[in-house]
Amino acid sequence: MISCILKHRQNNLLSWHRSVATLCCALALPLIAQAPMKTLLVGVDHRSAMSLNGDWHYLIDQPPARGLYTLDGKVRDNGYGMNSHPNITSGPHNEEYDFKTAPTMKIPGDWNSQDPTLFHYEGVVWFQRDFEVQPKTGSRTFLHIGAANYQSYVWVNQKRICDHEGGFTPFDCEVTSVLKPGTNFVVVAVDSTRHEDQIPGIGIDWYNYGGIHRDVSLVTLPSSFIDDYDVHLKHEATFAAESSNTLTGYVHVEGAAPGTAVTVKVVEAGVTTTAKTDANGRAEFEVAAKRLALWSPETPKLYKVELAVGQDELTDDIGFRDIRVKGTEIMLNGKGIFLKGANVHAEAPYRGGRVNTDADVKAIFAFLKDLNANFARLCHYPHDERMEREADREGVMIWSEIPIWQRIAYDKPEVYKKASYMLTEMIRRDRNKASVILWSVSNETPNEPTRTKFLTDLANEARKFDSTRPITSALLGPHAKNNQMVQDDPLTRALDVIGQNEYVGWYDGKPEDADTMVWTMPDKPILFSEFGAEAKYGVHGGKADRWAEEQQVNVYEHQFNMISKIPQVRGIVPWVLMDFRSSVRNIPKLQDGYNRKGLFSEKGEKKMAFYLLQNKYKQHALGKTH
Ligand code: GCB
Repeated sequence: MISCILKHRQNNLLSWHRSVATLCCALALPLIAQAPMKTLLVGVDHRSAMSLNGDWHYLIDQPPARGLYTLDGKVRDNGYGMNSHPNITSGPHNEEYDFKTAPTMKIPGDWNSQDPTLFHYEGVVWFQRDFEVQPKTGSRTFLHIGAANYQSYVWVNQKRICDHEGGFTPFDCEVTSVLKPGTNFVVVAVDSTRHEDQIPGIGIDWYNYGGIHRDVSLVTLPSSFIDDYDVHLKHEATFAAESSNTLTGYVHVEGAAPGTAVTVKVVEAGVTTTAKTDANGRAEFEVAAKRLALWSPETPKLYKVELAVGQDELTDDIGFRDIRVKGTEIMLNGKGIFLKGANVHAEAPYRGGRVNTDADVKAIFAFLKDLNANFARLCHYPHDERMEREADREGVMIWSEIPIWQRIAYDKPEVYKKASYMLTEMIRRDRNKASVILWSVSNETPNEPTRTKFLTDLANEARKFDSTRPITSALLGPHAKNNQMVQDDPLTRALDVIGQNEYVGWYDGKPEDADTMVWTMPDKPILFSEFGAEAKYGVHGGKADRWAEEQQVNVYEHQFNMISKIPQVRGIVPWVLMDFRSSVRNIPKLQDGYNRKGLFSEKGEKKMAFYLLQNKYKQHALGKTH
């Protein structure tokens, strides 16, 4: 059962998290076991739910975070999670915290961009809010958290209800048995401390924004309900547009007796079918539709898909299309495509902080559209679901990635388990999005056998879980030997599409070295998934002047020269759409805490390289299908 692969850690498994030793330095942490999560609600943004967004009280639990962790590294069950109040005026003094009088911040929101004293803070912050509810008998209620970075511990009405690890994927905690009529409260402790056995590991080139940075809601469902579904165009051995009208997939119903009837309707496509749940609550279906208008960037058609079982129903907007690799081609609906892309971090344009509003998403898509891009690599972790929704509507193809970035502890089985559930959480949330055409298992990982086995296994898992999409990864290397670049990383064997990152002209050699570089690449579709140079908006100079916009343009021009000679190239993805915050970019006056390889500044100002690319994309001047 799919939900079994997801994680819900039991209280007694938490002792791993911190020992006194790990407070001072990042050491390997003890092995943890992953118990299955009960549920993870798919399509929750298409359900009616009670939003818990808004003002939450917060308290900082400065390292060593004695509010959350005991001396021996266990999570305190009866600490701040109890939301007790100190006897201020009478009675023996009891508590050293009080949420009632604590300041508030906006949830969703990272703490770094909301409280200046927390700008550089990585550690534990506690959040609390009250909410009113009238529980309905015969229903089940879940607290849904879109994402919280990195480790979350959740209490409702003094009961520890769930924990979650991973900063960029959603989770649901069942609260049915702890809710009471009237005022209830929720307390969440979020720990953004980096450790070696996490994903990502300790080193990252982005900002480690902490907190509950995506939507929070309370979702009440009938006792038996749809928690997961997959509705897609049947992925046949070969694609033929004229006969491509079969929809297939499954609906998973939590709490369903075997043989429960599930209805799948797509009225516009003439589809109404009923499937029966099996012993695991899974109802598989396959049904002929009328001739479908297939989703593509030119026609991003979405159909209303209505799912119903017993008392539960859910309507999603889903596009149908075929994506596959054929030789060195990437084929969308049977036609070779060239991806005109940009890398996108989840950094909110203009206001800064993590992307989590409709306005943030609109701003990013306005940049992409202005650029004439048809593709975005959402790096280096799953983004807010709004991004994929907008991509579905706007016809922008998406690369979605889990946060395996460079070095993680590839040798640890428990880290593999984490990678596997993050992958599952990502695929489960977004498998119904037509815009998502590639799952990426990693970025720039060291070419060594332990990592190759780890990522090959992961790629195979992804393929097994979703056999309809190609799998990719962004590779780094090779290094040039007499202008020869031979990409022979054994991980390429496990991939359907190869992402190639390289920084000739910035980290490596001179821009013009690219002109004579000869690449030997596997016979698979290649995306140049990162290349570029830093430039500070408004700094001008000669072609060779670092930080000048002219120099960034020069690097791009030589890159285009090189890339256009490689026959397998099916897309280019410059690094990066917009300047983004990174704690490792500390050159004053130039970087000031930002990675400056953006085509836009963080304020939305266009650098010269933007116009170069905009024009090339408009004229389809950078690559072709064969
Ligand atoms: C890379 C990484 C990316 C960095 C970028 C850079 O290779 O994949 O995360 O931000 O280079 O700017 O150095």
